[in-house]
Amino acid sequence: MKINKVLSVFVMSLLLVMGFSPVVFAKTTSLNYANFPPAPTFPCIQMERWKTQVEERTHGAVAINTFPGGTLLGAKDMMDGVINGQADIGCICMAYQPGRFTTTNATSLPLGIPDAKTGSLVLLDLYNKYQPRAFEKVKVLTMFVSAPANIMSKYPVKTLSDLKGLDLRASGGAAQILKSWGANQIGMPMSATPEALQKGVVNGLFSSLEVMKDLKFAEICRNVTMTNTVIYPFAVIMNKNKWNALPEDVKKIMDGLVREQSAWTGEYMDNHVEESINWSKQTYDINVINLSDAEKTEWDNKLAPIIENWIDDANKKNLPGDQIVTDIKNLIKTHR
Ligand code: 3IO
Repeated sequence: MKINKVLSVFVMSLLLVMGFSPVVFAKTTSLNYANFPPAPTFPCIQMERWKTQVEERTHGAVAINTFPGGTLLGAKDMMDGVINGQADIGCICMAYQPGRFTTTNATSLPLGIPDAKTGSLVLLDLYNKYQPRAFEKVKVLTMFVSAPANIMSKYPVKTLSDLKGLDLRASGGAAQILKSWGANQIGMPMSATPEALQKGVVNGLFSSLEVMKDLKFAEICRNVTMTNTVIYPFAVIMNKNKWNALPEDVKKIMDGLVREQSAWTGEYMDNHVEESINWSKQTYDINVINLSDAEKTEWDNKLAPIIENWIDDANKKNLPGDQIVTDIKNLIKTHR
């Protein structure tokens, strides 16, 4: 009897030491998550939210180390940096490499995505339908979009002639639109824009308005022209080998977050834009310009060729351009 008890305690201890008890000996997986813009901006806010959710839901079995502000990878190195394993996870803005992400960048055509929540779900559904080859070397953890872009400028822009030759910063689909309106479009990631504005390299930008508060652009850009034309699409991607090495239960938790995170980020963005506009009015008395109906029609008319050009380009790449545009239009109706 006694020898049996001693033996069983011995066997139990051995099992524990060998790691059969996940509660006592759970190994912590640490993952590095790179982001390009400063910590107060929405791509980093959603990163911290995802980190918290993953750490909670895995009961600490996974730890996420976040690197905002380009401290691990910059905007343009993000995709390849994650593929090469310089970071385990990264947040990319697809507009910074428009030729690389043709299918998903179709969401930044002027097709009338009304808000970030709708746009985020449209983008995710489009990605799931087409499974573009651009993402075959990574695992997609979520996708989301910015709120529709408006013009933030040192000078008031009320007409197309006010816009003519004005040095404004934008990328990807938004850049095409600015050019069509006759602005002097200058391409650079959001992360380079504070310095460019400060130095006068640009006189404004074309993006979503929450940066008026988050990056304090309201201090320099006292004028906003409402256009609500185009979103910027984003993806959070993970190194494929790192993903494959994760325990199944962790994969399941992350897969369960893909859509939830997309909707959460879109909703956060839409609410935060409102907050930013109010803050900018109160703090810097900014001038919000709404285009007259006649002016708006003129601006819209300039955009018609953009969609046709994108379809031609997609077809040349053997992508079903017409179908992708039709799908986006239908997905907007589904999600709005
Ligand atoms: C964006 C990118 C980084 C931080 C905040 C942001 N708000 C809107 C965007 C969209 C974008 O990528 C851009 O370059 O305007």
